[in-house]
Amino acid sequence: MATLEDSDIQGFVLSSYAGKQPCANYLLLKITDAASCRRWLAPIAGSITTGKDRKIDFSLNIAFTASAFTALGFTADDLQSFSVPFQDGMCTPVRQQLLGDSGKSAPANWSWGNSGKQVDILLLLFAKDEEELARQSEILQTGVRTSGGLELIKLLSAGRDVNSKEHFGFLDGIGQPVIEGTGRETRQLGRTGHATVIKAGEFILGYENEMQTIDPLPATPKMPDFGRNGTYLVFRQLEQDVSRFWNYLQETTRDASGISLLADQEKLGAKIVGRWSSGAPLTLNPHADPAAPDGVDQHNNFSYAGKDPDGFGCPIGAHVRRTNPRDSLFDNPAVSLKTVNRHRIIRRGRSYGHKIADVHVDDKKERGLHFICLNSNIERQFEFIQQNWANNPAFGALNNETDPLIGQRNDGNVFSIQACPARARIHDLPEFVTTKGGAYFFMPGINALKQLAG
Ligand code: N7H
Repeated sequence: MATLEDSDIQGFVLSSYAGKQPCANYLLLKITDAASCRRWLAPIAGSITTGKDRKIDFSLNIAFTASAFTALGFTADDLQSFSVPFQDGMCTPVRQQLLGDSGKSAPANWSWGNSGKQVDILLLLFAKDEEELARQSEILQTGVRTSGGLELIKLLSAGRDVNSKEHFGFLDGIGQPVIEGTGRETRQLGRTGHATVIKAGEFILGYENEMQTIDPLPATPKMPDFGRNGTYLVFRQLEQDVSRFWNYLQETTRDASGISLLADQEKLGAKIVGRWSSGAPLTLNPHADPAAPDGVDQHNNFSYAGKDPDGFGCPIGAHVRRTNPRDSLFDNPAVSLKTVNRHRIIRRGRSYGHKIADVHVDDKKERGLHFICLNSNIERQFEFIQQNWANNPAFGALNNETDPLIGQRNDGNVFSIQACPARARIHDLPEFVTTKGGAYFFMPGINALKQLAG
């Protein structure tokens, strides 16, 4: 097993900081002058939080789009050493199609990341409370204003206190892989007897991956090791229509006399997600949300093939089963798990916007998820999940269904809830999630960052 060079890896790769630093700001910047930007970058590079640091008050990380590297002097040949989706960006017609960014979600309607509002640099700032966040943001923004080489395109905020749930009402961030070599595999195994350990090379460049290879490093003639300890960061601003989600659950669960019980709405919501609101997996708790959940680690200790092969607990097309089918993709569970583990991502998203007061009443305010994920190979990991699993109408031998939570809708989209003696099918699923912005970034290692600034 490779030893991780954690002092050269940005801290965000190894930690979400969510426990100690629940408040976050994301600063989206454009480079207006390369030389001034480099001067600004030099001290920033020295203050980036590394995987070895254990900061209490705040953490700072940084990532770049392909256009940033071009602005900073990379040639077209240099850029070819990066992954194709990163070179292309998120808005090309091909990527729009495979990500399902059409209709309201089309890049033309985005508030950032599209051709008019292109972004070069992403600064990720995390703080222990709102005051510290405001203080550190002000320092960063003053630096940007006075740099002479940068413009602030947008400031996105996210805040989620640790006990709260995401906007649809579910506990999130449970189904995460454990990176081999972080030490967490033994800690988690000790606590729960289970850990989904994935090779470091799936998430950090320069290490062996699940294909038993090491991905080629992005490089330039002057910086042959540029990609080492770096990773690709996918950012999608996903707006959630909470009242539409809950009103759909209400309408769909009305009985013959027109009454819809909250318990039935919650159960249908759980079938759509694949977990109860507490995070407990439906596969282990098919009938009701256990009153006292066992804790997040326990919630991840399950697979589908043995306990729930037909989807009677967690439907085949539920969000969590599509985005991580575990051992249920093929007839052979071991082969399935091996294959699925080549398509994993580390999710680092946080909710934005205020909680809705009444889930059934549209208050016309924007809220959602700043979806962020990390992976070494955007095509094989993030894009594969989105295209081949979430947006695939024939996933798991289903017909005309896409992910009921995040999937792109086709005409007359349905969602099947497998049951014995007969499955139920709900019809005309509306879109609950709209893409509002996004970009593919590269998050370099600390040494690479210093070379870039130099
Ligand atoms: Fe999803 N949600 O809050 O309702 N997601 N997700 N996701 N998601 C998961 O297991 C949600 C999105 C994955 O390992 C849970 O941590 C929402 C995208 C993966 O078993 C909940 C949005 C992609 C998993 C949500 C959204 C994914 C997962 C259950 C958009 C990738 C882990 C909690 C607004 C393309 C599956 C948990 C596993 C779980 C929600 C988006 C992927 C509650 C609201 C775009 C891999």
